[in-house]
Amino acid sequence: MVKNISILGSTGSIGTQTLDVIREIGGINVCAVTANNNIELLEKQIREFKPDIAAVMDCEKAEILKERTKDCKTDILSGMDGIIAAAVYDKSDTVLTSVVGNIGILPTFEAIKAGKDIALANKETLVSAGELIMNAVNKYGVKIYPVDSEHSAIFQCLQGNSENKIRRILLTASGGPFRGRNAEELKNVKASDALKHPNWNMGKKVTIDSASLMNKGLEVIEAKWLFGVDLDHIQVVVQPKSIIHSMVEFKDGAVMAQLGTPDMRLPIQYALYYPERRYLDGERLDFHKLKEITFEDPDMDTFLGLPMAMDAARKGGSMPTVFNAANELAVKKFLQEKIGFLDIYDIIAQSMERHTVIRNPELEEILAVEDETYKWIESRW
Ligand code: MN3
Repeated sequence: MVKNISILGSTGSIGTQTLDVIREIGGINVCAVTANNNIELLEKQIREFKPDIAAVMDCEKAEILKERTKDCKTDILSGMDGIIAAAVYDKSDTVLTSVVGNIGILPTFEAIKAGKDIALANKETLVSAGELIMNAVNKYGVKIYPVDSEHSAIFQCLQGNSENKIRRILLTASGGPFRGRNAEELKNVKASDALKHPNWNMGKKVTIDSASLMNKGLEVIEAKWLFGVDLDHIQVVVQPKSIIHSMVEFKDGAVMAQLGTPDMRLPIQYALYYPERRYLDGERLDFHKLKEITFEDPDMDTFLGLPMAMDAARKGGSMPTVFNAANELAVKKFLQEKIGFLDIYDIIAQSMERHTVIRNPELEEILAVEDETYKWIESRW
């Protein structure tokens, strides 16, 4: 049976790799694609995959694209309404959410309400609105297939085992490009230094998040919601070569791990074709060359992303929303070289400090808290 899919963020790192996987394996019809503003690439994708809908967040760019694709049957839509139309499109049964940041919340929420299964590559949605999203997932009876490599690994380890047999989730981390450095050495690092990730080839935001260990913090919260495990039962383990993608310790003491070369196409393939495993071309693990896999504890005194995420998650309610929104804007400012690397932590800590938690926030409250957090940060940095 051919699956129909909408890809939100088809021109980004995960989006393009998803199209690579579909091109290689086949059996999936891409019926909607969306982009922020990269219409050059989106046009190529329209001509190759012939989706029914293509939406561009930037309205002016959407107009240009419409002109350029006059000869195609694809409907060109624009703005958040266009992205949501792609997310709830009748024909699709699965929505891959590979947009970056909390812009993913609204379309993901609408897709769930429309009964679509979600291939989740947008972790910020679960961090910012985890309770709301998981309640909707249960209410509308849809499934979430994790695309994030760690969560895909956990999901793979859980096959044949129910979540109530989990004792601990062992979430692995590479430690990022600044592993081993102290705060003094991090003061003057630039975005270009952070963008040299040792193992994974990723988008800019997740690469900076990986350098600050904010990414691992976001992933702890993502794991908590996806697998229903409380924070005391999630341990972060640094495994610098990213060979083990994560592990699950069960109640009887058995530990299951998923290993592989660091290649995002594998978790993408698993989420798209689950429960099947399709042939994927690519490098395989060679244990003759590998020899050893080493482990370390994360440096939580230097890289505050992790302890701050734990703190935000424990406070709960709207606090993770503030944590996520503050990080998002701080990363943007760091990429623009308006602030230093350690200011990212400062901005998040101060934003959380001044926030009064709202319990069980509704969607409108979450969006308002984000907005308010942005405005406060903009007025100070
Ligand atoms: Mn990850």
